[in-house]
Amino acid sequence: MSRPITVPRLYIAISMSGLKSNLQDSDSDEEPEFLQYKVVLLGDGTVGKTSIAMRLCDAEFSTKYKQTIGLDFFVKRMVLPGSVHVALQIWDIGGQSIGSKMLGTYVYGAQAVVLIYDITNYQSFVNLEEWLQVVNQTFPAGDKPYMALVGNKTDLFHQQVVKLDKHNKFADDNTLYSYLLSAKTGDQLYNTFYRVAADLAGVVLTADFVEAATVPIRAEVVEYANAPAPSAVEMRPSEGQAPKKKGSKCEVF
Ligand code: G3D
Ligand code: MG
Repeated sequence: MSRPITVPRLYIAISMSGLKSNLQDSDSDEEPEFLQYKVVLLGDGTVGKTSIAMRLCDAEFSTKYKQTIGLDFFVKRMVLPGSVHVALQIWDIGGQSIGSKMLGTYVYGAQAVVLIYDITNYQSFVNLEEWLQVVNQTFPAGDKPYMALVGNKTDLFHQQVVKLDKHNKFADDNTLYSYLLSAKTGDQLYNTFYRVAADLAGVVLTADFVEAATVPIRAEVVEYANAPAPSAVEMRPSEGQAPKKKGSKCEVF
C-alpha cells in the first residue's frame, strides 16, 4: 500500500479551533471549555459505522440514509464527572475502502480510532487486521491513539458468527479496548462512547456515573460542504472552508 497522505498537525489544530467556535457561537460567555477529541470510525462497509454515529448523535436508528460517500463528521458533546466537558468529533469514513489513499489523511491526528465489525459477518472481523494496518502505518510506534474494538449488531446475537473468545483475543493481541453494542437498539452504545470520552480525558468512572450517562444528549452534526475528502487546505477556517453547521438534527448524505 502506498504511503498515506498526511495532514500537518497545525491544520488539525486550526480546524479544532474552528470547531470550538462553532460549538460556542450561540451560547453565552459562560459556555464551558470543551476538551476536543477526534474519533475515527473504521471498518468494512455495512458493519454499522454510520448507524453508530447517527444513533450516538440523535438517539434514533435510521434506515433512511444512503451509503455514505466521502466523509461524515459528527460532534457529540458529553459532560463527564467533575463537570469535564468533552466534544467528540466523530469521523465516519463512509464508503472508503481499505485501499483508499485518503484513509491516512482521515486517521491522522486522531486521538481515538474505533475498529468496528459486524458480529454476524466473519469477513468484517477478519478484515480488521487490514484496518489496523492503516492505523499502524499512519502513527509511529509508541505514538498510537486510543484504540477500541467494537462488535456491532448485538441485537442479532442469534446470528453471531464471531465468538467472544475471538473478539477478546484480537483485542488482547492488539491492545484494544473492547466493546460490544447495537446501533439498532442502542444497547451499550452511549456507554461505550462515554467510556471512550472518559478514558481520553483521564476521568475515572464509577458504575453510578455510567448508569446516569445512559440518558442521551443531543449533539450537532457538522459537514464539509461538497467535500468528499478533507485536505489540509479545506480544513482551514481562515480560507472560508470551515465546517458548516447543519443545525441540531443529525443528517447524513
Ligand atoms: P456502514 O456505515 O458501516 O456502511 P451502516 O453501515 O450504518 O450503513 O449499516 C449497514 C446496515 O446494517 C444497514 O442496514 C443498517 O440498518 C444495519 N445495521 C447497522 N447497525 C445495526 C445493528 O446494530 N443491528 C442491526 N440489526 N442492523 C444494523 P440496511 O438494511 O439499511 O442496509
Ligand atoms: Mg456508512
